[in-house]
Amino acid sequence: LKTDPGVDLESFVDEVTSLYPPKVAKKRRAHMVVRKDGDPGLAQQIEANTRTVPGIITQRGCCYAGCKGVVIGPYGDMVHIVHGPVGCSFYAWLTRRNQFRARGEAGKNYLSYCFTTDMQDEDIIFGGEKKLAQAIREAAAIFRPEAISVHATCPVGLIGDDIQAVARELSKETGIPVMAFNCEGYKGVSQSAGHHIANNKIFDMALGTREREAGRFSVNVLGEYNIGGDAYEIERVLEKCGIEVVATFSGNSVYEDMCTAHSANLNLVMCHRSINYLAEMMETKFGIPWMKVNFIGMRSMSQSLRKIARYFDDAALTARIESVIAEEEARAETALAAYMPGLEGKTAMLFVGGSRAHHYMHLMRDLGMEPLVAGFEFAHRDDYEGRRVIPTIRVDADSKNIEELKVTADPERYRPRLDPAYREQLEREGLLSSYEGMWDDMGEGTLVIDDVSHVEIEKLIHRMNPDIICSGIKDKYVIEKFGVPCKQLHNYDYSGPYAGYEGAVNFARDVYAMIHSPAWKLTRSPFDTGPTLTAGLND
Ligand code: CFM
Ligand code: HCA
Repeated sequence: LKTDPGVDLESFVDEVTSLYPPKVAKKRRAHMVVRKDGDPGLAQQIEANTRTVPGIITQRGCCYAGCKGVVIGPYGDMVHIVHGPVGCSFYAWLTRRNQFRARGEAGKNYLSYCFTTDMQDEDIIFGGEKKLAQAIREAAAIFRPEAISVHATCPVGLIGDDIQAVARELSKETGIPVMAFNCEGYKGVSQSAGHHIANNKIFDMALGTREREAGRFSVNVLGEYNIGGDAYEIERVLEKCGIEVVATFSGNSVYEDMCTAHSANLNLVMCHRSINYLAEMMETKFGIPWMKVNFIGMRSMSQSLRKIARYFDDAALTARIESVIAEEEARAETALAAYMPGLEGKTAMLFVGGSRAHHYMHLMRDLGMEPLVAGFEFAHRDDYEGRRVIPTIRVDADSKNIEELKVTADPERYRPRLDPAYREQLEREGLLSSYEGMWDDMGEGTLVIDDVSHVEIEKLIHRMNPDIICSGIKDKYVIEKFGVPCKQLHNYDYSGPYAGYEGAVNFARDVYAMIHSPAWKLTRSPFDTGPTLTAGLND
């Protein structure tokens, strides 16, 4: 680390946690780790994926957000029905920036619609199954989508509507597959439980149900949701290299992709947090190995392409990949030259989701920027410490809410994708079934904070004065009122793509403009002159 954060981090952590009552302070302390150099990630542990203490302002979402909003919602030719009161659907309507281009002559695209059963008092009292059945019937008749998904929100779980039975019945009646997700918001501790529920149903109901011919160098991109068009840039580069993308889960995807993805020869895992379940299950059943990649950042993109080349082990493919890397890097470097001098040495903090806080560090380092503090909202320990050190990743705190699928190899369809000895060698090299986690990229003098709260961010700003904070909508304007620019890494502040080579240039341009805007010097925080609101407890 070139920049001294100017703060003794251990005492800083004590100071932050001392703001809380003693029991809460003890809990929060376990979510903060001052990284020590030379620790290969074996000794230091972080508490993650536990319930947020009520009263603390968190950035997290709910199980329904993780299932409907994140993993299933992006399928464009499906109708996604939210079974619950209207607000659950309305407030999640087009809030995530998963982009989609309709395919084929039919060109089905229902993403801009907002479908809900709009449950009322009488449905809560007498049950909402009939209303749900009618909603599915109407959606099938009016739109003829490729498939229909049903997402239960909190009250549905409380009153016990059997949405699975309704889905089975209506699948038969309409001839359209209906996938029902018991992703009631209260399940688990964050959106993470919803990812798991979505993965299980895709695997159980759709994957492997249709066939497709895929070439030798065929891949799926798992955990890439096409936010701000990222998947378009990734597909551009992969196709240029001669790599066939069978399916992306779930950016720019259609239902058919979900059904035929088992025909690819390799799974590339972008967001490990949201999709590791599917990667594991696909390997067990269909024998498709998975590899962690990061397409955010120029050098990460090149490194990931080289990993793919190593896997396929083909001289012509490798040569082609190398020439694409040389051409794309040269072009991006030329474009970046204008921004680099204004970005070098700038300090950053990243508090995002379950993978971006890690992925974007690589892009920042390409630009000479320095991440001082980072953390996820809802990731699990393996996303921080690495999978190698935590073999028991499936024992999630949230798994008690999730039906574990029994997955067995499918001898009918299984064909070894790789010679077993070569597979083992690649695993030993850390190329397959392995994820390093954020740890390895946070060296001495950095601080890792899981599920950061507003008050903790406020302290960080006052003590470390970063040049930029990367976060989401829940704290963007709190941060900016302190005079610090906040780059949203969920929706890119409506810009993008930020993935790959062209994305790196877009990101540098946007961040440069933010950091060098004169506006921040003129900002006076209303909180700096005293509390804007006071509250007290009556005896
Ligand atoms: Fe994976 Fe995501 Fe993320 Fe995520 Fe999300 Fe997202 Fe995110 Mo927002 S799947 S964990 S649940 S990369 S919606 S596209 S930006 S929090 S870091
Ligand atoms: C979600 C979706 C979200 C929210 C973004 C944010 C997204 O968690 O339900 O908090 O700014 O990326 O749209 O993560």
